[in-house]
Amino acid sequence: MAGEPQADCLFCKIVSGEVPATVVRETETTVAFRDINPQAPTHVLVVPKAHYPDVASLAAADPQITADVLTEAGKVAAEDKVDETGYRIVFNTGSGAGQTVWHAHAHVLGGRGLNWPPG
Ligand code: IU
Repeated sequence: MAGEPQADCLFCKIVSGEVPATVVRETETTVAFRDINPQAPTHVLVVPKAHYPDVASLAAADPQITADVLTEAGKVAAEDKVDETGYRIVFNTGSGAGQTVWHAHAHVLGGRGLNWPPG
């Protein structure tokens, strides 16, 4: 069923605590943890606890949880103080865009200059 945990999903295992992660924030609907391979001084992933393969399917199924993910991304940025200099929220969607984990997640990147257009 849509949103149910998937046995083979790494981020579902982080949500359940089966796989350890450096969790920085948690709400009823979301978990935020530091990326294992950080691309910036702040690189945190915010995931919905419910399993959806990408942000588009999450948004179609549950606009409130989508908003919760974005709200948490802003709070992560504020707690790491990268809101003072600017930060980026990225949802890689599809393999051509670099998505490698098929559980919706926002990357929160900051703490260094970020180029535009992105690579
Ligand atoms: P992507 O947008 O699907 O490519 O992002 C997946 C991210 O998950 C990527 O930045 C990885 O470094 C990160 N990650 C992680 O934090 N912990 C893990 O065990 C694995 C991937 I595998």
